[in-house]
Amino acid sequence: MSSGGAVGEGIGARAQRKEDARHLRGRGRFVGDIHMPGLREVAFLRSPIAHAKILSKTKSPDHAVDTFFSDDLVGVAPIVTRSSIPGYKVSQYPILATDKVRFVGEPIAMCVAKSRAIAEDLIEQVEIGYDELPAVASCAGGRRDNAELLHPEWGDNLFLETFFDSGVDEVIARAPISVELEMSCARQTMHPMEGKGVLAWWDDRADQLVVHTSTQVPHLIRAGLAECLGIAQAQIRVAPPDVGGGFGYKCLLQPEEVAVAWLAATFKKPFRWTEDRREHLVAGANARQHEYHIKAYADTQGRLLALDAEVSVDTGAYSVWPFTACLEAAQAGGNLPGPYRLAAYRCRTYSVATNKPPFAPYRGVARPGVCFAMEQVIDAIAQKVDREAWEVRRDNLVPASAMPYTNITNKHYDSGDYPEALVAAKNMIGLEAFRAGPRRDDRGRYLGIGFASFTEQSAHGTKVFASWGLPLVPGFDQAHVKLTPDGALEIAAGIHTIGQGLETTLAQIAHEQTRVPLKHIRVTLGDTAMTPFSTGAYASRGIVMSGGAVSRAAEVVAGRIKSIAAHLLQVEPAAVGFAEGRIFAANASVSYEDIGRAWYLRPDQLPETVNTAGLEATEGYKPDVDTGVFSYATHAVRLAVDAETGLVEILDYAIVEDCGRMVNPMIVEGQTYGGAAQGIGTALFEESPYDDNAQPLASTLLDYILPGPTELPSFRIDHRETLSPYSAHGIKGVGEGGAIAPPAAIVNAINDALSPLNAAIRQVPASPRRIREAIRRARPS
Ligand code: MCN
Ligand code: SMO
Repeated sequence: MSSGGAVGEGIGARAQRKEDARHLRGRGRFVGDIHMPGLREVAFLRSPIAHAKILSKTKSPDHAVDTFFSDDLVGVAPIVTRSSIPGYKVSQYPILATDKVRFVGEPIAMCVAKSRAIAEDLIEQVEIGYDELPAVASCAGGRRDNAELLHPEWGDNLFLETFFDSGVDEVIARAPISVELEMSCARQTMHPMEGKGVLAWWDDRADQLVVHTSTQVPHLIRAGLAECLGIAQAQIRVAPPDVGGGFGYKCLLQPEEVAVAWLAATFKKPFRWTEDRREHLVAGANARQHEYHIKAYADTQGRLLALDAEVSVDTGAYSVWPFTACLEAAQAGGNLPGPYRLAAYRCRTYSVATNKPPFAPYRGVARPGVCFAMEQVIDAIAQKVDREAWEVRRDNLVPASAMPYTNITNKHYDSGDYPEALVAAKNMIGLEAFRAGPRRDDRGRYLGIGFASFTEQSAHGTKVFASWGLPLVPGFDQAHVKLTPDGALEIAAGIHTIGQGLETTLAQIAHEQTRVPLKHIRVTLGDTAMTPFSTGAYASRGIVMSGGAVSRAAEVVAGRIKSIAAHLLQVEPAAVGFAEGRIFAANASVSYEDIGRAWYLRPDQLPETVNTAGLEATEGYKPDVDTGVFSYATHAVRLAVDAETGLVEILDYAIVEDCGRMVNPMIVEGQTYGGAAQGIGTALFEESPYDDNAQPLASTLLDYILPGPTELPSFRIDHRETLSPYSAHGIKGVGEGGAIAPPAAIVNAINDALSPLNAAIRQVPASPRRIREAIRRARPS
């Protein structure tokens, strides 16, 4: 296993995570841990009905002052997520429902009290009169001619419809081979360990609203709160404490967040809401539910000629802020061709409004669905031309000789050897030996191997965000680096730490430039009052963007350190170097403290030749290309399927991945394992079904199955390190990749196992019931 030439504590080192020192001792501080005098807790009354007119709202006379309806929220605007994409329709997402509810769980009223339990009791005393409307419970239901309209002013239930056609008809007409597949992924919830939480208070001294919210995007949340509350951004400080996982869910500006901020700004007291697990399950934003209808055309060897696809996404009732309801479908259309060469492509996408909670990007953003669909297409083609699936995959992958490669949807693949990673994964999983062995194990279970290859676009550039038409999401990052008077280094960056390890890896990058020991580097993230602007921690952009900014700022500071050291050592700056925690020229050296002291405390002794700009710098960063940088991987899985029970057991799981230069290989592995665990949840377990009235059927963790250690295999991982030509240090993002491939690899392996029965499953989760049904369908009647 290559581990990136670990040098000391810099880029490539398996440095221990700085943040773990507090988390392992239980000294982290999350929204729920904050104590404040006079703090009042908030509970929400949520709609029990998916679609209804509200006829009446009645407060309990005893608790009227502690109960709030939409009319009480004077001056508050609904959440409106704008996009300049042609044809996109805007929804008005009320903070508290006005005259209609559009999903089960939509907030209608809030109550405040000394404790959450009392606030929940007050909620019980509020009465709402409903006039139930027909509910839209599926994409097909939403697109029916006479469908009930969620937003009647639209004239239909489509947030957006897109169409792309490079011209496929001619290619299709002469293609010798075709396959046609319908596939779907279930609706899911996202389950960060810590639910969403927000505590807001008014800082009288600063005359400022302070919002401690569990978020991935503090600077964006400030803009959103300012918009909804009508308060200037400078009068809002978003100061997220520790965040116990985000996974995309905590990018959203939630109505509850606006409501709690409004309470604090209005009453000048502290208020808090923390989401409980049931609220997350039935009222929190959803993810993953895609439906695919794909016709693929190939030559007799299985070389792809054309794809003709239709993708529908069940996007729920309102657009999430800041990404809209349409990011998933748009991303699905753009990413479907995956890591393959493809000359002809047609794709229609539909983002359908339904009476369900809003739909949000979740680790992998559309790509788990896209990979699931595309990789099944590759396997189906291989079956049709009677070749091994990995061979057909290899022949279709963009080869290293074609890099950099711009594909049919204008994705610019920067570097890497995709076929090599596939072949390595095939060897790791032992395909040849497996094919030479029995198809069933000694318990009679069917055995199979499946592959999935993908690219992970990370660190999308400013032009990508501009092309998505999102006015409040710029896509660049800044960081500040400062040497203190006693020779330590402080990093301040607006990106936030959500568990992914940036406190450590940003410090490693600063160490790479300055050689200040890691233990003397302090990292402050996220607080809008203390850090420069960041677009936020999502889209696996953190280490490329914020890391790039830290690298530049640290490089500037390193130059100034050298300039002062040169003066102290009486040499030219070019003769100065860093080593062993000191600054050297020939045999003489000074310490970082000497530098700090010289600059801050004895400036009178420094000559004009020393750079006078100080020992701190703020730098911004965006990579040299705007489409981002592309990591890639192949996952390979070997598993057993019990045809009687439908149970799947994963026997071996191998990953070959390449995220460019690894800043910290241990963290890259942790990221990949964590993502893959979530991907296995998507593949085998997690599902949030709704009935025909759009009632959620999974409201506890007994109905919604999350994988735990007993459901997960020991992942085996091998790294490649192809540097990106476009990013600082050649780094590419990795935070989502692990979650992208498991549904595809696992379903391909199940279908390989079931091939003797002629059965195939086309849905995830591949639950025992679905597998038994697939086998039953395949039986000749
Ligand atoms: N890394 C590295 N070398 C690389 C690439 C990444 O050492 N070549 C490290 C980074 O330094 C960072 C981590 O891997 O510590 C993830 O980096 P990156 O890929 O830049 O992702 P972000 O910092 O932007 O984090 C967001 C990303 C996303 S989009 C989701 S979703 C996700 C993820 O990270 N959510 C997470 N990983 C998560 N991990 C945890 N524990 N919790 C979440 O909510
Ligand atoms: S879903 Mo990750 O926050 O892009």
